[in-house]
Amino acid sequence: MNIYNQLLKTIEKKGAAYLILLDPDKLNSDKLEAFIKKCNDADVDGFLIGGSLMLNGDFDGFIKRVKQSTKLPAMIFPGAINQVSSYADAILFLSVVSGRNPEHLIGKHVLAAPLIKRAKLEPISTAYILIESGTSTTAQYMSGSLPIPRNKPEIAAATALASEYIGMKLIYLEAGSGAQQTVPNEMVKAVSSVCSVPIIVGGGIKSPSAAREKVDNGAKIIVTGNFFENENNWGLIKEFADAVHKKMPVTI
Ligand code: 1GP
Repeated sequence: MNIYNQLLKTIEKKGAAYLILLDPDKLNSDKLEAFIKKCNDADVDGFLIGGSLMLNGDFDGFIKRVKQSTKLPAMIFPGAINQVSSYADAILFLSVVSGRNPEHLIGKHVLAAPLIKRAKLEPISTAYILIESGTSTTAQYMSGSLPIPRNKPEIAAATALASEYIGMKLIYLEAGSGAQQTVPNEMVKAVSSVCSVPIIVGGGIKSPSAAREKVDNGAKIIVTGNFFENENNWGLIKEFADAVHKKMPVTI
């Protein structure tokens, strides 16, 4: 079964899926395997791998280490076209549809497509929708585009619907890594009420209750990254997964 269908199956079975973002530049490299093991044991549903810059260099080596430590899907979440690796299971083929920068709508994709084909990676077309979240985020800066104002859920909904009509298989509502404010619940609700493809929500989610709120408003995939870059938080991975899977009342 391909990775996209595997994700759909997880959503069908558990109500929503929980993915953890691994940024090779930010995660303490010596502790990667230990962190992955914690995720395996906590009922996490998969990993996104990528970063804005890749200062670290060895992208292939990083993904190999992830794959050696887990049976969960490892999907590339590319910050740039040099983040293509045949060691991953799939790649989110992201178009920044909230912006009007042609390079991030189609330009980079033309360059990346042959690399993805050669690497035999499964591309999962994803509408990447940046949402204003307090301050300017790396994703906004790097894509040279304006985010959708957070008090305009109807623009997000129309953008997501247009993306679905174009044929996007996932809609990613992104507040940005380390965002001050998460994507507003009202916006998640507005988007999920018009779209039939899964909605991913990420950026600034720092508590199981925040993750649960997004699911309650229609998110089908939750992503966290930053929060677990601090090892002191690792004890909470299961609480996040349970919150996303709606396994128990959320207290924090
Ligand atoms: C960023 O949505 C992801 O692209 C995750 O954001 O790092 O803030 O959890 P955080």
